[in-house]
Amino acid sequence: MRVQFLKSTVKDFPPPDRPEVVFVGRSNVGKSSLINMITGRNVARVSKEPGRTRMINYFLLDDSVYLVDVPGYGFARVPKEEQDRWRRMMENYFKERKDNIGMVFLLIDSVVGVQPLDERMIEWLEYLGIPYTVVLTKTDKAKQREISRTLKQVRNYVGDQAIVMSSAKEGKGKKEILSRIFSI
Ligand SMILES: Nc1nc2c(ncn2[C@@H]2O[C@H](COP(=O)(O)OP(=O)(O)O)[C@@H](O)[C@H]2O)c(=O)[nH]1
Ligand SMILES: [Mg+2]
Repeated sequence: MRVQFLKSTVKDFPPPDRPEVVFVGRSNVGKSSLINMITGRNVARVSKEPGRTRMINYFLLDDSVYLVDVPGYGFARVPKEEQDRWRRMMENYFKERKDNIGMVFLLIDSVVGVQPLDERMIEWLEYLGIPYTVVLTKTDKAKQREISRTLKQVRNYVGDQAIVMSSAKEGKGKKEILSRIFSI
């Protein structure tokens, strides 16, 4: 599998000549780690400090699909102007790229569970009619009862749609995510 970093941008997106797959979720949920895990390369920047990615990052996978790493939401210490900037950037991104997005992977930390902003993101995606798959992250550090609780919360929204369990640390969920990407 070949993966290359293409560009960091706010609104100057690549031509919609290949479908794109987006990874969204709260800051620190594990978006960049998951991209690195599924591609087997250290292409996306992983940060110990939440709220670090401020741009939309495009990667090209096997010359056939764009992988998109977007800034996370919900980091409490981010000032209001920054939150507004995030909202404007993401609204513009989804509006512009809606028809080119083949799948959104919505990441939920299995330890933290579903938060109000995750619910808003789900409602937003449903409103826009963009297909999404929920991925529970960091299962390696979650207790079984935390995983069960988070699964139950997610089920309220997605019904019987598949929910992917993942751990970037253990390589869990890689096959399932890749097969979803390559079947869009
Ligand atoms: N234990 C564990 N830690 C993880 C996992 N995925 C990410 N992390 C850690 O969570 C923090 C945030 O990860 P990052 O990928 O930068 O999250 P992002 O802000 O959503 O892009 C980092 O300290 C990672 O090492 C995982 O599967 N298991
Ligand atoms: Mg990141």
